[in-house]
Amino acid sequence: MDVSNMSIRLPDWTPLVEGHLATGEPIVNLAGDGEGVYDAIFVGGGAAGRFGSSYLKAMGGRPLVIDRWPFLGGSCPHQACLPHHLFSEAAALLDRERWLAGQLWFRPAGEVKASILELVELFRRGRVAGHAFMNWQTKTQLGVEYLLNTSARVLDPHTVQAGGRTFRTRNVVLGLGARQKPIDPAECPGGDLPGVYDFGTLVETLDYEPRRCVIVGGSKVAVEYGSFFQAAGCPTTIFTRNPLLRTKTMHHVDEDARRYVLDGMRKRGVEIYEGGVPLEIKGTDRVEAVVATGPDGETFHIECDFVFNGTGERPNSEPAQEWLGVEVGSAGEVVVDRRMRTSVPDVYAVGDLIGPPMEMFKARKTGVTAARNVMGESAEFDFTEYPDFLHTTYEMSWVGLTEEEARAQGYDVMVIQMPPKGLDHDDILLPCAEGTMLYAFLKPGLSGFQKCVVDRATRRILGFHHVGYGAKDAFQYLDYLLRRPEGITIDEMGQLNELFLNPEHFIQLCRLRAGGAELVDI
Ligand code: COM
Repeated sequence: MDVSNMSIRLPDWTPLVEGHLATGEPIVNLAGDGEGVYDAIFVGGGAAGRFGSSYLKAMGGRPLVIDRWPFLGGSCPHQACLPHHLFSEAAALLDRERWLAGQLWFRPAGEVKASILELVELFRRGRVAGHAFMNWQTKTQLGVEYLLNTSARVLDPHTVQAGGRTFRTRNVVLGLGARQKPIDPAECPGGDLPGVYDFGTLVETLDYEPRRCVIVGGSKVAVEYGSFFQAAGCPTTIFTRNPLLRTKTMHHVDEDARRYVLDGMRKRGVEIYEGGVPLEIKGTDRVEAVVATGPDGETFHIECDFVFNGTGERPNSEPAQEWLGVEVGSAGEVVVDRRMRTSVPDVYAVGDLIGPPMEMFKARKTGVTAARNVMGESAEFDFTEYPDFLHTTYEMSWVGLTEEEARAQGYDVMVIQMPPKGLDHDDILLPCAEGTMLYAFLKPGLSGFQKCVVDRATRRILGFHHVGYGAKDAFQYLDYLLRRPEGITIDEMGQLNELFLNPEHFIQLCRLRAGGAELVDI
């Protein structure tokens, strides 16, 4: 369908995208029929391609975005971030209902039930409205040309074919994304049985109500989806070779915060075997059991009707190598410099394709960085340090150094922590804040955890860590304050204006200590 000269209202995009998901017909939105030379063709219209092309257009350039799906935004609104946020919000609400069952207005224990399938179907029905918005915005508000629902083929850095046409460009920006790693059949046969899902196939094909889940792997996704399945009432077991929340991409997770989260998951019924090795997934028409060894060599045979692959993702770098011979690293990532330039002149790579962290902020900003360089700036983006978060039934957010890292680096560390070290959490209703007020009064031990790591010598804050609700947003700004060349001191933090009990309590806790010349833990 050629929409180039059509003015499509936002609500009309929803059925249009839906129809194209079924037909495979390209959606064409070109100026001048795609003639002339583009400044950049973005191959992949996910977060990186969408933001990169929009930024380039805003700078006065001419971008074209091509994507194999009939919408812009990529896996994020279709299979990844959006469903995980929806499911995590459901998990937090369910969790509260279970813990507080029978108290106040909460329903009695046993009446709290949720259907994973129903939530998946809710997402499946609703997601196209988000896709529609991105197509509408990109065409109508941002004026970016695109070709959707069709695969591209890059002939050379200045020539791209797609939808039966050939386009000319000064540069190519590759944003081919990543895919779930399969469960290695040599290590654990049965990973291809019906009933084995990952975050993508879950939202695409789940068609029954899971009753018992085993998760293979210990990625962020394993923790997030495991917490959701358990909260929905589907007992879940995780087998992970490596400790949870300790993978390379989970940089800067404080050990106390980690322990609070893992203890919390166990308290909620999730069985976690760190050092556990899945040996086989058994079943005929659908999975029936997982056989695994535990950390002490014991053998488990867990009957289940649902297996979730949480082993992590791998960049889709094969086409990039085949088309252009770009350099690829050992984990399959396309190698780029800080300007997102690959080893091939005029070819950039962005987003998940260049490896971890496979996070939305990095995708969007690498796209923008490529765009700025294409347009003649010397823009660099270093994403070795960044704020991060994940969902358990809580939100866990962190930025900067952990207490252990700060000590190992030789800092004279002062710690601000809630609940304070050495106190029994059940004896103290703090931290009571955003989303944990009811817990604070009814189940204090569930009210969250936070820590701020300070360098005594300079009074500068080195790291923030939080488990609870509502603080994730603050971490975007804490990251900025922390990483300015001058950083932020405990004194400056204590001068900020807090809105009641700010969820992470850092402002008021810093203020309680800031008056002292000698900084003492609190
Ligand atoms: C987010 C997708 S769901 S994008 O980054 O806005 O394109």
